[in-house]
Formats: sequence, structure tokens, C-alpha cells
Amino acid sequence: MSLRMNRRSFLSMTAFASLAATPVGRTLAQTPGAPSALKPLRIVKRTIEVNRRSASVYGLLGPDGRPGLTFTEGEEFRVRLVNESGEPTTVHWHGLTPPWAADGVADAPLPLIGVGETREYGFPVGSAGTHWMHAHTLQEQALLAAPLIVRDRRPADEQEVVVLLHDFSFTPAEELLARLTGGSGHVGMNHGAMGHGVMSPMPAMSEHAGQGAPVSGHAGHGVPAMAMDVNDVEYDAYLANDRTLDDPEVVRLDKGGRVRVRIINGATATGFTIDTGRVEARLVAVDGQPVVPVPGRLFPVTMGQRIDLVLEMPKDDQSVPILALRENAPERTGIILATAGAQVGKLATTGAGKGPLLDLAVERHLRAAAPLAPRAANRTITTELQGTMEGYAWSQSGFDRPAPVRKGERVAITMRNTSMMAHPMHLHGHRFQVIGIDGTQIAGAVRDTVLVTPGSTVTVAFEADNAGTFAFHCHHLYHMAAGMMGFITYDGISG
Ligand SMILES: [Cu+2]
Repeated sequence: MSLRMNRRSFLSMTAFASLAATPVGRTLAQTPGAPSALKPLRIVKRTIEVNRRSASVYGLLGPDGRPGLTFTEGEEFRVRLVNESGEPTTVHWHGLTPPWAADGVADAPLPLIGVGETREYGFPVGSAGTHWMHAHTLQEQALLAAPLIVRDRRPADEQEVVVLLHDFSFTPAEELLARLTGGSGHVGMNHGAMGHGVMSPMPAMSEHAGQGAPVSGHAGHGVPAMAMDVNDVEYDAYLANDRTLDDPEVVRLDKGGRVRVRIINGATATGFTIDTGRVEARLVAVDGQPVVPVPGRLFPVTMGQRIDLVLEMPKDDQSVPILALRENAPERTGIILATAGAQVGKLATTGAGKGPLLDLAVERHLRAAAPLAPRAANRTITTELQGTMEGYAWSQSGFDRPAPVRKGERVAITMRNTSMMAHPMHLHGHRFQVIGIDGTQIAGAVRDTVLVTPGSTVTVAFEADNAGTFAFHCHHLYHMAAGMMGFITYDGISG
């Protein structure tokens, strides 16, 4: 396979095999100026308590022993990543635009990080924003995910709260996937790496893939045409910073103080709506990129996406729950912001009603605060997002092989969703701007993950300025595992 050939040539070219720790990206000697120290980041196994049961999960622990990493804009991403988890894995820096070698998808280009292996990274961290890091394998389900925050160089007069949302099951991800596929063998997995839940770089062909899966009906259950499927997996819990809402994190803040809540939807198969309750918030950034502020109390955030909300704490003693409502279901999670003297009441893990269906109403109105320079696309890639719950086979047409682009091009990707589920589509190595929804041109948000709801068409555009073979896929973990996984590739990199 071309990707593997490419990896071999890449490895021999840089002679990585002779080094104790694998340097990835800009080598350390090339770093200009006085190099700052490498930040340690450990992939570990840890035990947390969920619903009063102990759960063995992964963790990504930074220099202070807490989850994740924090940088300041303009800094170098200088990280020494050590895999202490006892399992081979890989970590993707979701939202950063590193050189291809540092991207963190298995065999694109580097292999999994072996047990006990160390990798050293060095590349510019880029502009400020709320990002995250996660395994690009089924291990993501077991909380192999953490925040990756790039702070503004001139900090605003605001306090910062980071919330990583997740969906949690005591059932292993491999079994959840097997239940969904019904053992139909439609899963685009590399069987040699199955035990580690590693995605194949190329989706496996199946008799259902590429046929233009039917849109009408739902597996013969008599559901009307274009009926939507929403939640593929019923989880045991929904977590915010590893905790359920009946035992939430409580963050004490100053009365009347301004706070920036950085919300990361790290769930693998759950969309949420953030509910700020009585307190109005302003949506100021999506996927780490600033937008013209949007006031409101309800904000959608699908899998892989981030939103930054700015709000002012009440001037008297009050608590402000920041809830994440599960899409089309009563379950909820969240954290509590509270002034020093505020009483914090008990909150149930289910609400009175269902969380809203995620749609594109907010997306349509988002305007990038720092849009791409106006430019016509040199190339348009068109893909149909296809699949059915029957057999659980998912695909994106035209991506049976990596889609070619050329360095320097402005590339547009038009995605038409003919399936009955929404797909959060994520491009690695680049940020795109949403430039069209259902035929209407917009100067929409710059981001890296966009939701394409059933029946809708979304067009994004990006600058082809980071050569490599980068993943372009659905961020629903089980859709990705079942075939909704492709690549874009630059001339001369792979084909
Ligand atoms: Cu999907």
C-alpha cells in the first residue's frame, strides 16, 4: 500500500531507527533562539469512579500531573510524549496544524507509538485557541483524550475554565462496535491491528459501500423517509472533566467576574447542546478560531468541536450550572460555576426534557472574525456522505483513494449528506472556512470540524499549505471505524 511504502522511505530518509526518542516535526537543533524545555506528556492508564464503580481508563497527563497541555500563542509545541499505557497507541493534536509527521494517525506516516516508546515533537503551536488531543483509535472511547489550550499572548481580564465532555461505557469500544455492525464484517479496520482498535488507513470495500445507500426507510422498521437516527450508542454515563453531574466539578469564581468557558466535545458518538441557564453567554470562538460574537443561552457542539463562551458571573452569590444536554435524549452532564459564598444544589443526571437536535441554525449565522483571504477555489472535491444503520456501513464517495490536491491551491470540499445521520466532518492538518450551506454562500466560521446534517450540503474551503496525506473523516468514532474515513494527499506525497 502506498502509505506504507511512503512510511518506509520517510523512516530511512530521517534515520529515526537510530535514535532513542523519535523526533517528530522540526528537529530540536533547528529550533531558533534559546529552546524552551520539552514539556513532558505521559499516556497512562488510570482508575476513575463512574456511577460509584471503578473504571479503568486512559489518561494524558502533562507537566503538572493534570490532564493535557497549555501553551501561549507563538510558542513552540515542544513535547516529549511517553507511552506508559502498556498498549500501542497514537495521539492526534486536534486543532493544531503540525507537519504531517506529527499528525498522529497510524501509518500516516508514522506507526503507532509502541509500549514504552518516547516521541519528541517540535513545531510552531500557532495562534491562540481551544484544542484537544486524542487517540486516533478506538482507545479514544476509553478517555484517551485531554485538553490542548493555546492562550492569547495578551491575556484578557477573564478567568478560564476548561470543560472536556465525554461519553462513557463500561463496555469496551470493540464490543460496542461489534454490536453496531452485527458482526457483518463491514468494518474498515486493519485486522492485523484489530486488538488495539487501530483504524486502517484506507476504508475496506464492502458490498454496501459506494452503492449510493438508500435514504428512505430505516432498516424496514416503517420509519418515514429521511427519518433521522441520532444516538448510536446508549452510554453508562456522560462526563464533564471525568465527572458525572451528580458529583460535578465546582469552580469558584469572583462575583461579577468575566469567565471564558472553553468547551471541548471529546465524546465519541454524542452531540451536546450547551445550556448556560439564566446567564446569557457570548459565543466568541469555534474550534479555537474567533467568530463575530453570538449571544445566547443554548449552543450546539458536535463531536470533535470546541466552543468558547464568555459570560459574566452574577454580582451576588449564585451558582451557574453549565450543562451539556445530550442530543435528543434527557441525559445531561456539566460543571458548576459558583461565587465563593454560593450554595451549590444537587443536579440530576437526567433533565425534564430531551436535549435539542443539532442543526445548522447557529452555523449559518456564524461569521469568521479572521476569514480566509478572498480567493476562488482552484479545485473542488465533491463527496456524498452515505450509509445506513442496516449493516452499519458508512462511506464518503470519491475517497476510496486519497483525494489529490496541489500545494498552493485553494481547495473547496462540498459534502452532501444522503444518509439519515448527521456527520461531524474533520480535516487534519488544515483549518477550513465554511463557505456554503444548502446552496447559500456565506463567509462562515473558520474551523476544523463541521456538522453535515441529514439532507444538507455544506461546502468548506482551505489553503493547501501543509504537504502530506491528511485524514478527512467523520468524527463519530463508530462511523469512522465503519468506513467514513478518507484522506487528502499532496502531489508527490502519496497517491
Ligand atoms: Cu458520521
